[in-house]
Amino acid sequence: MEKIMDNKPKKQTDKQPSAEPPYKLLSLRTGKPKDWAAGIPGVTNAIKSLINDKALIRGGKALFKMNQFDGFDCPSCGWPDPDDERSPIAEYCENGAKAIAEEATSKRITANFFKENSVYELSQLTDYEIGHLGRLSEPMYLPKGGTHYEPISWDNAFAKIAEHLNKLESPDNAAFYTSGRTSNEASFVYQLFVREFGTNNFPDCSNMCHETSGFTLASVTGIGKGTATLKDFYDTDIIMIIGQNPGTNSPRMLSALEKGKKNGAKIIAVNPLPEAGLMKFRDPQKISGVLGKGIQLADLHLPVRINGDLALLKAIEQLLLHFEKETPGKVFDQEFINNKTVGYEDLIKQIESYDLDELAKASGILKEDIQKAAEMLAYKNRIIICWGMGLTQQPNGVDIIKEVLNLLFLKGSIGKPGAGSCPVRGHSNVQGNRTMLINNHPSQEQLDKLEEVFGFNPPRENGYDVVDTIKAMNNGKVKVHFSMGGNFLSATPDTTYTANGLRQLDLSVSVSTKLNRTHLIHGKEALILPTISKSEIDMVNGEHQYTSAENAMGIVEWSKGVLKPISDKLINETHIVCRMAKATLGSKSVVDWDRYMNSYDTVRDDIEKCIPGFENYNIRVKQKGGFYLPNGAREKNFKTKEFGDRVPFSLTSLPENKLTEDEYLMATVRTHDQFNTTIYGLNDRYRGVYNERRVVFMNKNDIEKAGFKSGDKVDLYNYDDNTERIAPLFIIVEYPIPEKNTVTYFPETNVLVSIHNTVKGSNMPASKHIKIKIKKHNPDIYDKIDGTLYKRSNS
Ligand SMILES: Nc1nc2c(c(=O)[nH]1)N[C@H]1C(S)=C(S)[C@@H](COP(=O)(O)OP(=O)(O)OC[C@H]3O[C@@H](n4cnc5c(=O)[nH]c(N)nc54)[C@H](O)[C@@H]3O)O[C@H]1N2
Ligand SMILES: Nc1nc2c(c(=O)[nH]1)N[C@H]1C(S)=C(S)[C@@H](COP(=O)(O)OP(=O)(O)OC[C@H]3O[C@@H](n4cnc5c(=O)[nH]c(N)nc54)[C@H](O)[C@@H]3O)O[C@H]1N2
Ligand SMILES: [Mo]
Repeated sequence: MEKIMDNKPKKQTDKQPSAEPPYKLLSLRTGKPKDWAAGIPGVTNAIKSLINDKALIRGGKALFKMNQFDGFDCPSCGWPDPDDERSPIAEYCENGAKAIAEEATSKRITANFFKENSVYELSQLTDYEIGHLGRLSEPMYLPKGGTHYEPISWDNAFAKIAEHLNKLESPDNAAFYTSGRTSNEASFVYQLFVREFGTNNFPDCSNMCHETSGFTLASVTGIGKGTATLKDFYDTDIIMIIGQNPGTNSPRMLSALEKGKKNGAKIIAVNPLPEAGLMKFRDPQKISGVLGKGIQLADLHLPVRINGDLALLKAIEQLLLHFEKETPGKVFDQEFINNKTVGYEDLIKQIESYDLDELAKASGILKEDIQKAAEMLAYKNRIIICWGMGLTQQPNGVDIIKEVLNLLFLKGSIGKPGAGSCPVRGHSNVQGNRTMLINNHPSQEQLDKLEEVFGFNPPRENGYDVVDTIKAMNNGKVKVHFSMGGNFLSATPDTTYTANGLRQLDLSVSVSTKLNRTHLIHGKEALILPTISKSEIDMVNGEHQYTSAENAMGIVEWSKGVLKPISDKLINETHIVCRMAKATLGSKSVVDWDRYMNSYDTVRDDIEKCIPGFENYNIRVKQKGGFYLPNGAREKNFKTKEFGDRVPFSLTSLPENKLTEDEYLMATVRTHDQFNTTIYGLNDRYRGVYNERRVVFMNKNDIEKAGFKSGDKVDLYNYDDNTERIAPLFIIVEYPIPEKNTVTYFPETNVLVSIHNTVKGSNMPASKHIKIKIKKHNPDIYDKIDGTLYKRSNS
């Protein structure tokens, strides 16, 4: 592959690779935000992605096998596939097609490419440009003081890892990250190796995603998962969608919503933004959907203020209480409340104590509209509440989700058909990773089981999560960081601080399909280990292996790739773990790693021994549509630590959310053209933003009050914990968003998220609740950033 930069600096060691994409603007075009999702542009854009990414033949072949009973699981989101009928042509969405285009591209990055381009030079590219260089095709090593990655053999790579791990003072000086795509099989062997090695340091993408949901659900209902299934959506009365953007992030959910609506369901959308996918849907896989006007989705949109959800939910509960008093027993499910809950009287007292006007004001929603929501809910009891990052990434996200559960419990809307909780998971196997024990705070029973089955003593103390790993890298406690997928640098908060931590590592290792910025902000030595993707054939001993994953609703299903791997030097993730384990633990290990490498059936047999719900795993996983994992809460069989078979009503308190005159709250979201840190394209079509990512959405009145106009260039600042954080050069876009609220895209604004701005209880970065100031762009700002960039204090 050719060189990508002409003006190669003479002495590259002077230059620090950049932890952020370059601060440069493209040429922004804006249009009216769309009020409907999918349809013809969805299909044509899917095909366009394949062409642009040189993936037409490979990608086209893959698309037809995606999400089929005998195919592979879409690498994009975790929304489940229907278990009755699947479209014979294709069961995918526009963003699933983009995901395939990304990984099925026929472009490759070779050793020669790394020879031609230094790490520093690569860091000067945008994330979009880095992603479009192609697939990683052989293992690469960056020696101490090196400026360029060099090829390395797999054996030598594993020897390097073993050498570093074995010379650590304590196994706790290493951390093992997981992004949510890793299969059940690879996840299980991964955690097994890490625990036999001796640590529970398992930061994972859940720590930035649904940890808040898992934590809250586990403590309130006894299981850290939601209860609603796909079937529940088809026959229900009300679906509330809070802080989640299905049109972009789980487009296949729109088909379920459409089916529900046809059967009479009403939808209430709670979101500061009028997201297209919450408004109307045209099914791209049906002629009627493509040509017709589309189906109305939300019957009521409540443009809540950022972090106004708790006040809104309390207001709804107060109004429902009025109805209940008028018609006792008709609004609240008194039977469920009596038999299955504790704390009802206290909750009612609290609800009564609020002033409705104040709640309405805090939520940013008109009283009339809250009344409408309460009326829609009052005499219905088949209610599903879905939520996403809009709730989990709030500092008081645990309280907000507790209030969601209060509402469901009052209505008895749990553990019956057409009702329940639905945290909409992100990555395709993020839920399976946890079930497979990728968990920095495993239960003692889970560890006992590992000990019983394998005979080694797994470490018993909790390990580091993402935020604690970043702190530990900065204060020298973590020296080796291993990533199973993902893009740790760009996905995590406080980019400068995180980069500072990564640079102090002795060794950073990434198992990856594509190059990303984490490879460029590395430890003193670094390894890139390329692996096969979900769509590729995993051949072991001449036998086509399959893997399995658990979707967002707890169904385990198999997945079998269809494409020839992009290079014959790729190794699958399970083998990478086994070979790393053999190299590191040697004859000390009590696990037969070769057995696992020879057949994934044996991995599944051992999963069955250790984890409840996987009886006859190897047989049941091959059933059409897979199998459900047990979920007590779904049958009203609650098992909570404090209250046994009852669930508690929670008393939560309202947040303060005080802002000064020049402060705004900022939520970071995804565009329609990205998958987390992977930037597929530069548009955010549904929101009417084209060819630019460095934009800040603001309310018209705020723009005027601050003396700006739409299109102005500004710099964004955050001053948490007395540190000045700067994200320079953004363009103001006037948008229908509540006053004092702003929205930007991540990863560009992660630099503004303090490592201390976390969710109470789950320790997740609160990346939808960032206090910012907005100032006119200062062209001299870069000197200031360079000056302060790497001098941040450790804490
Ligand atoms: N195409 C595509 N699909 C994806 C992903 C992707 O990046 N691209 N990522 C995957 C992953 S890992 C995940 S976790 C999911 C994420 O999917 P979502 O949960 O939909 O994630 P976000 O886009 O971060 O934001 C969700 C919504 O929260 C709203 N919001 C912000 N603040 C608040 C608030 O205070 N209250 C309320 N009610 N709403 C608020 C925003 O306006 C936005 O619409 O998607 C998964 N699927
Ligand atoms: N400010 C802000 N920050 C956020 C969020 C937010 O809303 N706002 N969202 C958070 C959320 S919900 C999440 S889940 C995290 C995501 O954090 P991560 O999961 O760490 O990030 P991704 O961007 O999904 O990872 C992309 C990389 O994964 C690798 N990859 C892709 N497929 C495979 C595969 O099959 N195998 C392997 N080994 N590697 C693969 C590729 O190299 C690619 O570059 O980001 C979080 N960060
Ligand atoms: Mo996520």
